[in-house]
Amino acid sequence: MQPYYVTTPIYYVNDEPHLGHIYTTIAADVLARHKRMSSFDTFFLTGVDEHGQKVQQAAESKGIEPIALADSIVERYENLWPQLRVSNDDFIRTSSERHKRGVQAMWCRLENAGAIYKGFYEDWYCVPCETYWKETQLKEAECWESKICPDCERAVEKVQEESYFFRLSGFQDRLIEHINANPDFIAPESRRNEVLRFIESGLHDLSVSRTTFSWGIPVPGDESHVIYVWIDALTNYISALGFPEHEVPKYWPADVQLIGKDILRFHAIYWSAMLMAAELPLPKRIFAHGWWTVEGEKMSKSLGNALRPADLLADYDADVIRYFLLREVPFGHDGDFSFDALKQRYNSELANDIGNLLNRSLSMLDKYNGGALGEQGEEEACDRALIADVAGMQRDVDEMLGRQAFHLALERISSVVRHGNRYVEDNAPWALAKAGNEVRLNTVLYHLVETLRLVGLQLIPFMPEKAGTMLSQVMSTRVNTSELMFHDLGGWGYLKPGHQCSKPSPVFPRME
Ligand code: ME8
Repeated sequence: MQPYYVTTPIYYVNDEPHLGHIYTTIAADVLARHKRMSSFDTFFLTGVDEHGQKVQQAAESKGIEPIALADSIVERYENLWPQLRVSNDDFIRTSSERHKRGVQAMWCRLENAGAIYKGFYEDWYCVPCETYWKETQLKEAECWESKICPDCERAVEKVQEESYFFRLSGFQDRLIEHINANPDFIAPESRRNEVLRFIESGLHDLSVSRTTFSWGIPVPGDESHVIYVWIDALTNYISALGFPEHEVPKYWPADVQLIGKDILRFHAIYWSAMLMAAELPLPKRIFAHGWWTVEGEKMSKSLGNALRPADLLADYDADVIRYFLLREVPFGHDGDFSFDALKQRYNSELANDIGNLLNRSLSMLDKYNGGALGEQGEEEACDRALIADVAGMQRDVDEMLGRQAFHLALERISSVVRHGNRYVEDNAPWALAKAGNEVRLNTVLYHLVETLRLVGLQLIPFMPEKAGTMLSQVMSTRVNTSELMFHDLGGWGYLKPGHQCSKPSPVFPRME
């Protein structure tokens, strides 16, 4: 089986999970489920980023040890993912022994390659972003007077200490070459151009160790230094796969690494240069998605408006949240979360379109034929058009998810559902029943049921439970969506005359 590896960022444990964290992870889950169903040997990794000054400070402010803070947040994440039907294959903690081994091995690789040297760092640092800034960069970004971080606009602090450096500047040309030679490497395109411009403006060597705090992984052979948290964190993508025991781990290079646009520079530049120095292949693709606001406002601790997944889950089914997040905003664009928009999309696309097609089709089948598919007659042009549309959907969804266009894939599925509803109106099964045209009635109902079955199958990666319930009604047997492959239920024509469907029960009742 062909391998497929998808990752999310590993999330800081200084705070609880919120809407932004679940967004990336749900997106990765849809890709993982779709690939598993397409018979790929899939590995889906998520986890947490436990080290660094930011986490140490958060723990200090609570008067607890960093590991105690980490443990409590890890528990939240580990409870949350199953509730959101996230099917990660592994969960990496950066405090784990396997990860520490991986990071120290990565350090030694960089050192042996001559990419690390000792020096003295005398510039600025943003703790919330765990980012170094040079005076010149602060000046260019007009942040020098206020001494704020150009990315997050919070205060930067002066750092003066002995430090190891990574020769990032030496990778400038190779990075540009790689990005130019691999047009799919960084997506979306606007972000790719942004990265290229940043590299072209000149890369500086990167400070990669700290001596003024201790919550991190010690530098091998010089324990007074801890490894810079980004070098530590980025290595998770291979430490989880067994690096260094596995020299080039199975599943590496990743097929796609999903991240938010906030951390693109770290991935596209630092991570790529680290891998180049360590002579490991680069990921095939890094996708930086956009930023969510909530009801028009930036989520922030000070505003106290971060949307907590537990609150969302108290009112909405996980599948509805999954659907909304991926349907509402083109992946890569910024978006706004509002409860009105969620309800509107739910009612129009899930309750009205899909729910209606399912209910009316199975109700008519039940009413006119006791729920059983009958012998069909000759196919007409409108039947062939529906079959072709369904086949087109299967191909298109695969292609669209291949480029992480979740919203287009869902729109493509919706377009078949709308086609199905039009087909009902055009063929008016109730009139066929009244006229006693049994053969045509059977044909129409058969086409509706097969459409629903194949739509349900395509919806599984997005809404595993709801799509499973849809399919269970069509198949009249419980469908286990986590083990189902696309080919198990075949293409058009899998259901045979005599197949019995269940009576419909609403999968998407209207929301008031
Ligand atoms: O950056 N909208 O962790 P983090 C969309 N530990 N996505 C959002 C978001 C928002 N408003 N807020 C957060 C870190 N995210 C590092 C990563 S990886 C080797 C280390 C998502 O807890 C998005 O995926 O700050 C973003 O990149 C990530 O959470 C940042 O999570």
